[in-house]
Amino acid sequence: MAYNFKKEMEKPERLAGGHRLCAGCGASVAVRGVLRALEPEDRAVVTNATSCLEVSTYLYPYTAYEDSYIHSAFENAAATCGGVETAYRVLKKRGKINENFKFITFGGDGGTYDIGLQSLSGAMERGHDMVYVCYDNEAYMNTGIQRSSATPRFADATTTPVGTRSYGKVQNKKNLTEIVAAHHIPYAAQTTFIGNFKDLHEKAHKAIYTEGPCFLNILSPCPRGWRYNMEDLAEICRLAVDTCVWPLYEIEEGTWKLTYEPKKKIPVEEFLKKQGRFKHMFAKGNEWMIEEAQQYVDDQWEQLLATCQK
Ligand SMILES: Cc1ncc(C[n+]2csc(CCOP(=O)(O)OP(=O)(O)O)c2C)c(N)n1
Ligand code: SF4
Repeated sequence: MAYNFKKEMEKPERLAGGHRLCAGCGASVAVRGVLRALEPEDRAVVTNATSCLEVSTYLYPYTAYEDSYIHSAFENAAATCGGVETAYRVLKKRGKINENFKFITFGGDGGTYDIGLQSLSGAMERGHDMVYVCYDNEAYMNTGIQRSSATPRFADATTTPVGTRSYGKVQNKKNLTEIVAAHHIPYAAQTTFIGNFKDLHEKAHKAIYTEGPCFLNILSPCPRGWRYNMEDLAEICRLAVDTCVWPLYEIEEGTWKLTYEPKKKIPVEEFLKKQGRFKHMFAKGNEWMIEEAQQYVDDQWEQLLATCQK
């Protein structure tokens, strides 16, 4: 069915306001967007790794979720989801549950790219009917902005501080979407918040309603860790996709497809200069950092284009 922004926005929220995430946090936009893709008659079981999202939306005995929610440890959110999904399938078969439940895990990049990678991989490989959603804010924000394997090269994080002997993070960002796609699951995609949320909505809907294990990687900026003004969230996301720093694509049954192609690919510095974590890259003598960042984005983009055309 064609996407109708007004109709989607009229649906009752499944993540209530009043949670404690910072104003302008991408995590809440990601969660609300994904849960909005659920059909109103379906219920969900949300499992969540420890993170900003968890500590801010679920402080027992309070919850911001209209659906069932399980907080599990950092490293086993996907395994928890897979376990509950298996129990549901058995109970449904025995006629003990009649309603339809969908199974969704949310993890930050620390919980997904790093600590929970083994449980994510296991759940995808075993074939559970679930969606794993990474809200990627490119650092361990909840414990004070430490670098993760999703943090981009040159970013100033508390464990990769910029100073006289350091220019920020040394390594490039891990490409997790490609790693998960290598599990040959039915559906994997990258998205973020642009325009009227069509891209996020369609991918979330596909992921939830495709049978089998599915994966969504959602770039979810963090005004505190990235150091930009909170009202610039949408602009930061637009710059991430228009510079091709965060390409929007999906892999459906093994077929790679770009879901958005910038009319004009803009220079990566447009994305970098908006954020305090990259401020040092604009100091005199550091031009090489911007050149290398641009080279990296160009190489990755060319490779993605080639893969999508195969
Ligand atoms: C096994 C384990 N190690 C470390 C911690 C401490 N800890 C809590 S939240 C967090 C950071 C989470 O980062 P991420 O998954 O990226 O989510 P974010 O907070 O950025 O949203 C850490 C290290 C923990 N709770 N459990
Ligand atoms: S620190 Fe960042 S990720 Fe955490 S709640 Fe605040 S804006 Fe969101």
